[in-house]
Amino acid sequence: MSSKLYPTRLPCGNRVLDLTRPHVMGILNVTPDSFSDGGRFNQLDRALQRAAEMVEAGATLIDVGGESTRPGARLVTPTEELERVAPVVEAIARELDVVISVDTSTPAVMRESGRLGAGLINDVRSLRRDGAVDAAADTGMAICLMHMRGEPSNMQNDPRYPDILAEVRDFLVERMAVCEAAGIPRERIVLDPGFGFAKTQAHNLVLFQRMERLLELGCPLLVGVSRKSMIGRALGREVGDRLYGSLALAALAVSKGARIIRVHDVAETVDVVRMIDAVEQAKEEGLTL
Ligand code: 8Y7
Repeated sequence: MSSKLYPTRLPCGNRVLDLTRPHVMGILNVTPDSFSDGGRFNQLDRALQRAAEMVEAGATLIDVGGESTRPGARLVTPTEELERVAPVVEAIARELDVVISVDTSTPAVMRESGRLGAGLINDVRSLRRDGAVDAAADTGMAICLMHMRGEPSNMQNDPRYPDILAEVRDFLVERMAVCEAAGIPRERIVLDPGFGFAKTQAHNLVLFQRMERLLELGCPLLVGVSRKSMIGRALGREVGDRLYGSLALAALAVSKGARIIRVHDVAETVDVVRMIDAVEQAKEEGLTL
């Protein structure tokens, strides 16, 4: 990988993430209809228990989501989303040593989560909802900007781009400019190609292959491909049988320079990421052969 083009420390509220190392972000769905968890962790104690397991397994970020982005999922009201997310954020902040990410597009959820100790806003809509940019700027949290055209409900309606890398790059540059205009420093921004969002299988594969080009934008990369249908399509596997495919893509993403990998299977991914890091950090000093 090319030399670091972004600062090695990501400020996340009152915590800092050391970007000289790759990180694993564990997914914590607190929706009653989330597809992989089947809604089993929607009660507070279950959510906290699952978060603790993921931290124990080596996750350094937990991504708490209260609105399903699954195509066809019902839109939740801000109040409903806040009622799901806030108690979980509060409990994790109190009990666990981890950066809390909130998977939200809702300004009120951003503000309240920040107040309760969350450090990263993971918005698949890249702060395009009314009031989201100002809310994000006011919190001082880190922000993940992700490429998606349209809404989860219509994003897979025949997406076409002349050049998928240019499309994603131009989109992210525009969202970075909006953030900058609102006073959000570049040092607080993380970028995400948005695998599976408004993309065909060919788009996903080509974008994955070329993603290191996005490092030229000067921000660290986050990648989320865990159990996604791009793996299902390539391997012919159902969602419960996508672990090895997910690990292969996690390894490839890290070797292409991604610094945060968003996953369901934390323990397995942590071994993959640590092994790659051990090789990349190895120094010849002190070796007598
Ligand atoms: C991603 C994500 C989802 C992703 C970021 C799923 C919330 C779908 N995917 N956030 N969220 N990047 N930043 O399959 O790829 O997990 S939801």
